[in-house]
Amino acid sequence: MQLEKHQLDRHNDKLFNGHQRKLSFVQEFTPECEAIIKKLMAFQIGIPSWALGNGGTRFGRFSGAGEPRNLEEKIEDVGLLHALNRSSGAISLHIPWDSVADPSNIRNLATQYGLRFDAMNSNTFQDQKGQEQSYKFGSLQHTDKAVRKQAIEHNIEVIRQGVALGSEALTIWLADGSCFPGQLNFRNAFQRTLESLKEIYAALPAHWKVFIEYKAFEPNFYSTTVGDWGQSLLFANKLGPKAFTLVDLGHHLPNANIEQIVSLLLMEEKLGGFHFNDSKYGDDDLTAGSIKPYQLFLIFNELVEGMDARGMDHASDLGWMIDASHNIKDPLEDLMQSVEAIMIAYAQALSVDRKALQLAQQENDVVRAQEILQQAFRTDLRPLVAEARFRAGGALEPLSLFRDLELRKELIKERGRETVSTGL
Ligand code: PSV
Ligand code: MN
Repeated sequence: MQLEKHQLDRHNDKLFNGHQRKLSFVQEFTPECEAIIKKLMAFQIGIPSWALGNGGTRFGRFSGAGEPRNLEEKIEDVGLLHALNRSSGAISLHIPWDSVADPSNIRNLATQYGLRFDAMNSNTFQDQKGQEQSYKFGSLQHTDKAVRKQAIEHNIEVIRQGVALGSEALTIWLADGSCFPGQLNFRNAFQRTLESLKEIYAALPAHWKVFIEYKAFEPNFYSTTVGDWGQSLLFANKLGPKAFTLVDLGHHLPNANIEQIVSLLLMEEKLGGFHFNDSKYGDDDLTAGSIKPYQLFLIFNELVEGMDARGMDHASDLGWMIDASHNIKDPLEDLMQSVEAIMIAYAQALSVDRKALQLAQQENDVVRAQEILQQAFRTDLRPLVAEARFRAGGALEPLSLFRDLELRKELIKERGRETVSTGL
């Protein structure tokens, strides 16, 4: 389904005057508005192919309707999102859920929607039908060389498919670890994983990156072989300049200071990418900014500060992706909310008075430092985000337009009620 230009125009015309009034108010008090709008327009967030359908928990799944039935329809969904918000110009694929038989067709389709392919994701956390070796006791860490070989070959196949689509990165998330004390020799598991990763690393094309994603627990509950940013950084450092750490916001133990992690990884030139989501307890995969919006802002504050310190391009030097699972919301609506929350946090971080903050830090003026951060966080910059979207050809209020046009109903008409999208 394609959004028609006249539908967008009618929506924007109706909201234009109100938007202008809110925008002028923000412009009056935010001197660097134009620079912020330009940065927002350039900033794109990759949408995970596995988040376009309703997920579930181990207790059940309440399926949505009109879910994409294949990769073509997933691309169509992301195309729709991007047409609405102009900030979702990339899709991240998970193999084998999204295995591509004809990459050139898929690539053309994505181009038609103005999308590129973000990092490719491999899957050695599930056994696939007909697979020779089982990942029950791990994949790249496995004690049996034949299992490791199968997992390495799978990752190399994912790179091959990614190359055909024009992707430039591979994300490896391993469920490897152990459930019980004594099950695993930690050092040996680490070394075996490193040897396996080295083989995958050697297969990376020259301009490719590999992101090593860490996660504290789940599905293993006693130890995880890439369990935190320290372990991920160890692997990335040992592998070489094309290897980086990927931070998924839901993969930390409670109250971890993620903004500090991000700052140090950037300093070490080892932060590669992000999986945005939010959580209350564990890897809840909730809408970004729905639980801890201040934390999201603080993370962006460190990102902007750290990237600027190194002269990095905000839009292209890191991989920005969402990783979410929608148990009760419409996935497209949820993704729109996540993108909006990310853009707001980014805009607020861009508006921080850096010079004043540095001075306050230098002088140990703790009160002033907090005032500066909270001034940015408590200023409503939504009109700037809307203006960036509008200038880029999107909708002033994507979610309202999605609802006004009853786009989910249209998708159900096309695809049916009983559709199940691949993914978790
Ligand atoms: C694991 O929890 C994870 O965050 C990894 O990124 C996976 O690829 C993704 O979720 C989907 O299972
Ligand atoms: Mn993730």
